[in-house]
Amino acid sequence: MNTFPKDFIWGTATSAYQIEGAASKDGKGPSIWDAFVTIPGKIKNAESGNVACDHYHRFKEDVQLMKKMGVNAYRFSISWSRIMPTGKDEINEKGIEFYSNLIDTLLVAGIEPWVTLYHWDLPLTLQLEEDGWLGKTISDRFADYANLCFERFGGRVTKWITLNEPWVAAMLGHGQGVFAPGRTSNTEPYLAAHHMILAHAKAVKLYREKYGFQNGKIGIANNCDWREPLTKSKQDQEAAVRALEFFLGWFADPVYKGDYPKSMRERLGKRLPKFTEQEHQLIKGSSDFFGLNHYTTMYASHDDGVTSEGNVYGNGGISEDQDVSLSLDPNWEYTTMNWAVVPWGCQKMLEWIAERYGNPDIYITENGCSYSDEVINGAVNDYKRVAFFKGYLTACKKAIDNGVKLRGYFAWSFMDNFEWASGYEKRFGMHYVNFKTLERIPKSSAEWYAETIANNGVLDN
Ligand code: PNW
Repeated sequence: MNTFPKDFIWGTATSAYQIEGAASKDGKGPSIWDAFVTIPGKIKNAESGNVACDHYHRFKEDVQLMKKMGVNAYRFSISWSRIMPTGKDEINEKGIEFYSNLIDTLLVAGIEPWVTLYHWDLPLTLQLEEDGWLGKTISDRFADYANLCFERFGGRVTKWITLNEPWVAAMLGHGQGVFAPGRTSNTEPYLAAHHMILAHAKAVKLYREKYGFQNGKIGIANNCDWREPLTKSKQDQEAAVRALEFFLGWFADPVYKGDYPKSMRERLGKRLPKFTEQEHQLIKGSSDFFGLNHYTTMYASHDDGVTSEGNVYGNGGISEDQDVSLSLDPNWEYTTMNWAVVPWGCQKMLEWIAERYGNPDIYITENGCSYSDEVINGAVNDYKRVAFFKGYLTACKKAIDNGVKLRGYFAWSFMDNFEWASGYEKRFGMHYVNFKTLERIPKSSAEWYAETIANNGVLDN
């Protein structure tokens, strides 16, 4: 058996727009996702998160299911426009009440809330009036919103994540236009990202100065997939590092080192905004832990002729900026997202982070897989998902044995949900959701996870 450190945090995760529903209930204002889903062709089967899992009305039942799994922690996100309908000024007390009740219910169940402040659902008003993440005002708006959350939920909540996957919001939202706000550009991703990093840092400064007495921890959750050099050639090895720098270093270097990677500065020139001296100081050290969302692995090789055409989803950046070509091994296993199942990539990813960023405390804030699960005689036997989690957790354990300070792991996801542009077709959950009746059915992975948590480790058989 692979036994984990005794204070290891076993968790599960979701996000507001993907599960809550109640999109315009009790005074919630619209977000960019509420608008984006109405654009023809953007979402598989023209679906939306209007109802989603109806978690807004069923959260008590959901917390009971979490309790059955025995998780120590639950990571969820707050919908900014549910508590501030236009993203600024006015507060919606009904929205505050919802999160307050959720937090209390979790605490009674012995589950620690880990709260993400931003999981992509920007208040629509801020997009229309102030250009969203491209505008100058957004980082202060975000800090004001964060302040409201710290004020109302702080103390009961002591684990905070400012932004979820700024890479996705920048690249898929402002580069390729496949996620809200649906912009396509080869400059805007770098500007949006710049403002996200500043927003993160301002919220962290405020939290530390004003709410330090709450003794909490605050960080950011970045996503990165592993990039393995395709060959042993020096060119391919450098290409793989460059790919990781454009993916994770873009966000983690400023937070841990104070500035963007040199490779980005060299290749992007004026397209990459600059931080002022004061901003360097503000950003450097602005995370108490390293949050990592990790899903898959690709090979990287040097290629100065690549374009991003035909390479839209999950390509790791604007390819032509990196001179990197990505490829896959057809012998790997694939999930229904076509993401390869490569546990050793997870171990290498963790070890690369430990090495580059001074061995920080790391939490895997998301890891999981989508498969086309089916209910047979009332049960869902998702043995492929069980194998996925076994493989990845075993890889995590190897990284820990090699000195990586991995402190916890959040399985994505607690239940099937609205998988963004893929709609409801892609199922990532440990609980099956029947989207017609909204019934939840624990899959075999939920039972396996409960057993793993109870044993504090992955059983061999
Ligand atoms: C993450 N990519 O999204 C999100 O944090 C979750 O909300 C989402 O449900 C989950 O992973 C599964 O997709 C990603 O293209 C979306 O590389 C796209 C990519 C990565 C993560």
